[in-house]
Amino acid sequence: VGATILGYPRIGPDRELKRAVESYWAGTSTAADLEETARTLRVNTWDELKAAGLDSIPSNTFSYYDQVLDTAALVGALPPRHTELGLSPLDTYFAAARGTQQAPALEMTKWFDTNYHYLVPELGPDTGFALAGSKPIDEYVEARKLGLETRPVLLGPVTFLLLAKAHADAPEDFQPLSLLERLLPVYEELLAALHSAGAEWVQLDEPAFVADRSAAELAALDQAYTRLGGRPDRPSILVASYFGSLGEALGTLARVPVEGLALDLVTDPTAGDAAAAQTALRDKEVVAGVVDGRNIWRTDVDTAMTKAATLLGSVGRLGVSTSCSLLHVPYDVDRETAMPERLRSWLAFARQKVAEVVLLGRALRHGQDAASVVDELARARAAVADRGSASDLREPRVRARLDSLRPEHAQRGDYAKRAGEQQSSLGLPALPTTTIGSFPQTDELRRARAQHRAGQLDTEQYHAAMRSEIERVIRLQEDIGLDVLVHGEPERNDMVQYFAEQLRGFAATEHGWVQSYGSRCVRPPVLFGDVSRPEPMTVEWATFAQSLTDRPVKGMLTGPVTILAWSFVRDDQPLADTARQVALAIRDEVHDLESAGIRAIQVDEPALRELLPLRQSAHKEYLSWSVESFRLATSGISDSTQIHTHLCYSEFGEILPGIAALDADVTSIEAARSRMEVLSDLNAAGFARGVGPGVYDIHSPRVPDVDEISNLLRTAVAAVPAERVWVNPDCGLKTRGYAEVEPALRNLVSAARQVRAEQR
Ligand code: THG
Ligand code: ZN
Repeated sequence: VGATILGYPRIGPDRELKRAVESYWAGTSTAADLEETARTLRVNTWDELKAAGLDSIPSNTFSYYDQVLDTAALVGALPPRHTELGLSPLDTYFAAARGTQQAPALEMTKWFDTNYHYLVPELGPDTGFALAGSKPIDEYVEARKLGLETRPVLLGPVTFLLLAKAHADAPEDFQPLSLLERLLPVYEELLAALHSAGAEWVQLDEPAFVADRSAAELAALDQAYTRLGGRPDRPSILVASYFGSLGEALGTLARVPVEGLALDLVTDPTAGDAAAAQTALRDKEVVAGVVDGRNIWRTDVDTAMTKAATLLGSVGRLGVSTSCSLLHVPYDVDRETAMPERLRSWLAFARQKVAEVVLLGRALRHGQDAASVVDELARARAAVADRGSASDLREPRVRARLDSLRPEHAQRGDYAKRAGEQQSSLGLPALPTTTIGSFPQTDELRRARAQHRAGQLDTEQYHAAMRSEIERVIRLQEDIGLDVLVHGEPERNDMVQYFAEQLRGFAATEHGWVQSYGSRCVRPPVLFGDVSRPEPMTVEWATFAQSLTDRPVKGMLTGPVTILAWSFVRDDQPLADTARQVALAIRDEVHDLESAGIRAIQVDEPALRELLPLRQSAHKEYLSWSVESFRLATSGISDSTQIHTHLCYSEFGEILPGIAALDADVTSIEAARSRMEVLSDLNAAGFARGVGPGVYDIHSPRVPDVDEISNLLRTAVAAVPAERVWVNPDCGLKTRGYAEVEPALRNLVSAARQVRAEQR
């Protein structure tokens, strides 16, 4: 394999694929137009990787939407509700991804501990697998016709099943992994087809095994690769692991009859020693993932070579690679010409990381003094040394403040006393109604932001436009009859980007798009230095909104863990220290909001679950610093100031005790789909604060009727005392339109009034 990467971005350097699929969905272009854009993207990627000098180029890293969905389609496992719509294969695929009027989409969830979302396959005892497509073969052949030998990348069969869920009609105890025997023949057929097309290597991704796995799951891994490896008519197999270390699965994968194993030496620097100790790897190729595939810092080439060198002499052959697919980083840092030049010189995006891998491959093969690498190694060392010595990454004031922190800085007063004072301050009815924070972002608002950016609207005009929107949203909420109002966030783009733009220690990118799901992308900010808040960020908007009404207006902030999770974060200090710095910046804002007369402040942590380590053994430490950083951000204020938080996008089972430990006065939580089950789970975890289980799903345009909401509320008040129950949608409203939002909120208020009346 030599020098390689495990995968590459596919949305296009200028998000060409996003535009092409969205235009196809809108009916303004044809399937042929879309296919042409896709083909151009694939060819450009291969050409670039070839020219960069990789020894092995991956293929089948392209996807119209998601690689897990691709796999489900490939093995004939899309749900009947989508396959029976009578659509073309491409439209069936998009129907599974996005849903149709009659057939809801597959569920979407986070890809391990990243900010990428995959579509969850739905399987049951009745699922029959059959090779139902030829995408990996077609793309292999497509590259081959261009004179390029590639290594098709497939999601491995065991991880595929472990990422799937039981479909709605499956028996309660059904486990997708029980379908392994049925699935393996499809993979055998696929390997045989790739073999006869000429493929020398294939990559099978099994990242599920960097998390804790049962004996049965490890046995399934053994069974799968003993069987696939035993086939004579197949390419050489590289099993790829990433996002952590394999633990027990390392022994299994060393033993089974496959030719190569890719390891992530970035998340676990000791993984190389563990592999070197496996005698079964002496006749295999081990691909050392030493270039961070998830972060954007230039690689420390000496550390990388040292890590890779621990394997020299212990394994059959040594390859070098990125730690994971480059899907998680933007394309090209050279385009970031607006970024300070010195900062830019410390960064590597996908294109630069490919060059790093090639350089490391050459240095390992020919030695560090070889003419082909000497200058480039020197430049790489100089950049890393420059970053290491940059004094402006460390702010004495921030450091001193961190050093002076004591446990009481992350502690609020007794909850019962707080609840009493908040009740006197806010005067809310039982079952108070509120929203999560954002209101629809209209075309008008987007236009105003774009015009302001382009200089066509000066700051005063732009602010006037925002104030008039805030006034409209406040009047609407009063008219609907909500109890705790919000200003609606018209001035914000992304909830992390908005704060990063105003905090010291962060830099924005212009072109640094990363796929979040399907055609949707985010532009994570770069957290490069010590973080502080030069001036108030949201106070002007919040106080303007509060000045318009007698009802309480909630201040709206993003929490420290979510800011970290959705940024590229410095790797030169523990994440916990960086979290504390961000927490102090948010704490300053909380203080200023309170001083300005804001009586309720929401600090959102939707990504709290996302950063939870994949191994149980690391949970305690993570929850300790993440919870502490939230508390640090929300303490040091009056008992009468009510702290809210909001959590969404995930299953919270594993972190319920952490949610309780946040000690927020009110927690709004996505629950519309799990029908209030979260409440009894929270009770069991010892949670005893205000809670707003989302009473309808904002991810769908459907307007819930009053009975539906009031029934949910009756379930809620049966599980939790009515004085602690809040009534709210399950997430922000910015992606919706007023046509749905207004009737949905009116129904929500009516339902709350009904159930409130029943409480007397
Ligand atoms: N912000 C960030 N990360 C996130 C979310 C977020 N991760 C989880 C979840 N929310 C992902 N959801 C979305 C929803 C919408 C979009 C992206 C991620 C989206 N993006 C626009 C697009 O691709 O067209 C671009 C937005 C822009 O112009 O800034 O619609 O909220 N960081
Ligand atoms: Zn949400």
